[in-house]
Amino acid sequence: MQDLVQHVKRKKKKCIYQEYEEIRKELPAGTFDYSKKVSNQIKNRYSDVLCLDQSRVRLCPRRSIRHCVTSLYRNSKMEEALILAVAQRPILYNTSLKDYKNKIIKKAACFAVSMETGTDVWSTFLAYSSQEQHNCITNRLCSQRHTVILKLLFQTGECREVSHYLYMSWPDFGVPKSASAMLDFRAHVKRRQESSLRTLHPDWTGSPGGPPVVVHCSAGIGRTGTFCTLDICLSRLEDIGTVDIKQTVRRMRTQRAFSIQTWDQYYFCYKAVIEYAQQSGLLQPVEWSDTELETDSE
Ligand code: PTR
Ligand code: PTR
Repeated sequence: MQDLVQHVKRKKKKCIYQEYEEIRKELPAGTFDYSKKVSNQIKNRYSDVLCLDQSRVRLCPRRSIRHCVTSLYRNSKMEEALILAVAQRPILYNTSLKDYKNKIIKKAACFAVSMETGTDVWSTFLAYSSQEQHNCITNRLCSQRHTVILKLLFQTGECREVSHYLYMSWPDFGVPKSASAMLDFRAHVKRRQESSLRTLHPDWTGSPGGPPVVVHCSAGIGRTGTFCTLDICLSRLEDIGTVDIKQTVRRMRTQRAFSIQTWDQYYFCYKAVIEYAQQSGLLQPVEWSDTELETDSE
């Protein structure tokens, strides 16, 4: 933990800004040929946010030409258990929604969805399900200030419960108003993921850590990238006691190009990691305060 304190103490706001600028200038670590195929272009929500060929999710292994809206994030041990599927919000009423439901949602433990109120992909998804008579039962479990938790039960083939965590007050290109609300939100998602491990079917043949969490927003880079960076950093902090935000973002960008879209989002990751370290007693409040970040380095 001392590493984090030292690392962060050396970094003032300006240094963090420069750090992000360096990351932003790096070219994408791969090609986007599949996303650019004429047959796949209709599935791209944004023509300037495409999936890297090397990390895209293959919907149909035998016909791998099919493009998908998601990229996979694997942890350093390459364990599928900790894959975060960094997904773009599917294009509504488009074939990508069907792909999304069939291949992504059914495989996932839960959602951490970061998008603002009003663009409720879920209601559209439900309309689609009932249209197709997929027998998808939903149950709105609870609504909190920032979060809506829904449960889904698929009755086609398997009965599966999916919890959907919707973080509502986070506009695109912005940051959450408070780091602690975001940390609470992540804690909810983690608990759900852990409990889903306990309820997995004994014949589960997937990753030992259980199904991956699908994280998505509109383009799957800004809010999603921020959430995933935080989750990865906090998990490392819990496991080995150190974090390296810069390397985490650089590594994520090799699998989901352009992750973390603004400097504010990058800076927010620092603030939230520090807040988490303080909350969990790893960092004494006296060792760090946000005002320190405000000061430029000499
Ligand atoms: N990019 C914004 C967001 O989703 O957060 C704004 C946006 C809102 C973009 C709605 C597209 C929207 O429409 P639709 O979901 O129908 O594509
Ligand atoms: N063409 C859009 C733009 O850059 O304006 C693509 C885009 C949209 C990029 C939303 C990021 C966005 O934010 P988020 O990844 O948080 O949905």
